[in-house]
Amino acid sequence: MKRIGLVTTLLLLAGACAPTDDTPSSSLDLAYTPGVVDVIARGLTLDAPDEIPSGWTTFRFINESPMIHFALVERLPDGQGIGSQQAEVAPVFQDGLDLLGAGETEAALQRFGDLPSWFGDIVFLGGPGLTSPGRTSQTTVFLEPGTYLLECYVKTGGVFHSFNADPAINGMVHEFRVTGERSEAAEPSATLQIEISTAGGIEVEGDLVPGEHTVAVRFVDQTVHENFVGHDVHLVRVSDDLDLGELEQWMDWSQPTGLQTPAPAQFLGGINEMPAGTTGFFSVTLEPGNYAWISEVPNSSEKGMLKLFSVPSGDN
Ligand SMILES: [Cu+2]
Repeated sequence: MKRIGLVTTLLLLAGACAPTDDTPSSSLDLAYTPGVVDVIARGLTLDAPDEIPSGWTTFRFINESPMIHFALVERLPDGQGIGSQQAEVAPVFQDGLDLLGAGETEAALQRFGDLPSWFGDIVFLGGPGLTSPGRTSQTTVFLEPGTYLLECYVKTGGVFHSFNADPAINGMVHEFRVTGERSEAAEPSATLQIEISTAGGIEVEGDLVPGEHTVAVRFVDQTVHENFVGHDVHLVRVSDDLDLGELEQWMDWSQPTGLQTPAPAQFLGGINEMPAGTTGFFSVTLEPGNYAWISEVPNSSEKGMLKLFSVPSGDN
């Protein structure tokens, strides 16, 4: 996947401008709702519960930091946790990224070969997509009991958020346990349907009208793209001056400025990669204007994984 870290100075900097714990977290309804889990990005940390029930789980991702982030959900194989992820996975990705940046592609590939064998047993289960600073996004997935991570591997200054050069400090990764107790939450009902597949790209069905939507995303298949990640779906607001070529490049972490803060556009959330045959959901409020669905893969337009659309004003 992707993993990253932060130089100590950067971390200190982020800590210095992070809101304090008693900063009001906006006007959210804090009453408990079954299956709803708040994940708060502050500075370069993901603040979330350590233990949650299994079943349909809605991650409400509140980005209080001045940087764009996401929260990929990963189910770990037995015996693994944040400690082994930080020791055996995050540094490999950071070294590989550094080598790619130095033009040493072969050495980078060799370094990626140091990933532990259990890395291939991680199951990626969606989680909130790219969410711009100050925004809240919401993503719903079904979770079985187990040990999980939330991870953000956006980059700042050439360092993955999920990597920290100081072994005493974790990167932007949070471990949590999903228990055998089931939440009472039901599967969401969708107003828009997306299918994503290697051959068909992103295909959307439903009325793109203003208002609140729940988007069902069915992963018809899954594959490993050139940058080692699977396909996913993010929603971007498209302004008149947005360079779509730049946006497409930005979505590829293996590019020097790919997935690096700041983003070239406003991201409204989405859903990270999931296994073939599974469905996850995310919620969006569409206002009249121009948007794009885009996947975090190289050459998304060629693959049908960059789809532009417009939401008309509600009066016509
Ligand atoms: Cu991040």
